[in-house]
Amino acid sequence: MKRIDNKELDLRVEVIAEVAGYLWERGWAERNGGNISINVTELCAAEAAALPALDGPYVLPKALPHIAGGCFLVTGTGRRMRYVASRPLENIALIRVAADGASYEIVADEAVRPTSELPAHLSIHDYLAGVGRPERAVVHTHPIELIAMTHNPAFLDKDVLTRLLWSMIPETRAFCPKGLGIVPYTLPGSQLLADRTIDLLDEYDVVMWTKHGALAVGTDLIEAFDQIDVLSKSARIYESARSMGFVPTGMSDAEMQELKEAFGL
Ligand code: 2HA
Ligand code: ZN
Repeated sequence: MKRIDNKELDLRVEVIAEVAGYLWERGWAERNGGNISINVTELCAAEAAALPALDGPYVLPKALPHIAGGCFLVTGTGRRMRYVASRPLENIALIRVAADGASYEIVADEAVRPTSELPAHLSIHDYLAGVGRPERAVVHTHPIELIAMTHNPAFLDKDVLTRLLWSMIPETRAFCPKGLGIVPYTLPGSQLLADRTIDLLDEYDVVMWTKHGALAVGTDLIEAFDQIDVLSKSARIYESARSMGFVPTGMSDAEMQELKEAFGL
């Protein structure tokens, strides 16, 4: 970044641009759909603390004590993923959370206001930091087939969708062993959506926001993206079979059990 000379931080910006490109290419990022954040506190908290703010402070909907003093790369509100991919520094902000965890300021590179889903992103980072989990990246996106499946009430009961998606191809269970948790439809950008997502983060790899999108966390952003990508592949296999005119058999319970034992899932 221009305001902070830090190679590690630049690498995180590069990976945001890379993943933003994937989201756009997959058709998951219409207009400004989706958002990304990375906790970069360990990389640049001291440098970020020394910078004069470009904008803010903005009060957070709820104080976040575990990320007080932390800093985060976040995609900008209203910003298009295709331009995050091609011109990341103009479409990403580095924000710094105040020492009391109650507000944030924008510190680099430009005064880009963070994503409308900031309550979810920061609350999730706060939760992960509070319980000592290693994940630093959060991605939210709009995967077509997975969202379509949440429009069917039959798929919304606990773990029905997870089992169906696991049964489409062995890799899905292997790479997404905890599956998909489902949040009922909730207002985008709300603290309630953040809280309902956090409630499912221990139990599942990916959280689905009904009739809206998917959210995943990862130790790095590629890992978070891959989890949604793997589930999406299963959803596409299901859709493909249905559009060929049949209901896919799916792997049997015995085949899934064999996989579970073989890979220690
Ligand atoms: O950033 O995807 O959920 C736009 C959205 C809101
Ligand atoms: Zn969204």
